[in-house]
Amino acid sequence: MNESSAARRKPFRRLLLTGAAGNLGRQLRGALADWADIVHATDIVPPGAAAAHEETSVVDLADREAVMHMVEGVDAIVHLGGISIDAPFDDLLEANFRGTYNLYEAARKHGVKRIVFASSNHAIGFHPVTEVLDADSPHRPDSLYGVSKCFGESLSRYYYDRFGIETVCVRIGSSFEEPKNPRMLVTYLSYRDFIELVRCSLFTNRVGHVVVYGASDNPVKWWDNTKAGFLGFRPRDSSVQFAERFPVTAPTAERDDPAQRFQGGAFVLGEPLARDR
Ligand code: NAI
Ligand code: 15L
Repeated sequence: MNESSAARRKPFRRLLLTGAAGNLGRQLRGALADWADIVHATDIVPPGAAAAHEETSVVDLADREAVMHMVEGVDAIVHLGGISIDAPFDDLLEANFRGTYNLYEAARKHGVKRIVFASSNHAIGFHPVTEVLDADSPHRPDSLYGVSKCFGESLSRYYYDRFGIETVCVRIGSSFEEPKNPRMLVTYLSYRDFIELVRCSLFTNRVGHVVVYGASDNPVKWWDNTKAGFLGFRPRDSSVQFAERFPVTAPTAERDDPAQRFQGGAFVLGEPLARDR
């Protein structure tokens, strides 16, 4: 390789992005252009036109053979695909449980070294809002969706301990354009901070198996990332600029409403669509 081609080389040759048609997948695709020669952007629905550095595919993560084929030759995976709210068990079983298993099994077969797994705050959503959690706080899922994320975290732990595949489990708070309610003043993760957290998760030299919370530098904090400090994630944004939009600034433990008392908000009542979105 001559000097100019070495200078042009990107850190990864081939990255796989699942959930590429979704809210966060669409945000991330631009950034991935600088990080890999080829980004394979996949989803169960068409992920849109492929950019110059992209390949796209429509694949159901529950389709083991298709996933096995898709993972061949991949250096690292950003796994955002799956059902992203509470749903009937049979739906979660296919997309989140079977889909995540298929991906890890394909990663093992094809020697993928690292996966960034989009976990969720709903893996710990039944902890009260008065607690500050860290990476070692026990799972307390607030929904079957949350249980599916606990499964992904445990599965990835097993694939690290048994096969050495590294995973960063990113327990994402609420990553949207803006907070949509008082709870999201605490759980807000700006798109810019989300992209930075994925960058840290992909580029830190050795990560082993680690849990990191995905929140911006918001005034009220439920999550302590000290144990994942080696990732070097420093959020640059904050929900503070949105605070005056909401009459109450954050949920508190005194309220009768379980959606106020627990970190998972309305997910603890099985109402994510009605109240959180
Ligand atoms: P989203 O729902 O917009 O995107 C998820 C994508 O996965 C969709 O495009 C969907 O078509 C695809 N998908 C669903 N079932 C699939 C299957 N069987 N096979 C292949 N693809 C499938 O969700 P969003 O906001 O982009 O979130 C991305 C990931 O981050 C999800 O795993 C979600 O659980 C997680 N997360 C997101 C949070 C947020 O605030 N945006 C908070 C916590 C976790
Ligand atoms: C999630 O896990 C969901 O994917 C997202 O849609 C939001 O509901 C988010 O959690 C949240 O807790 O705000």
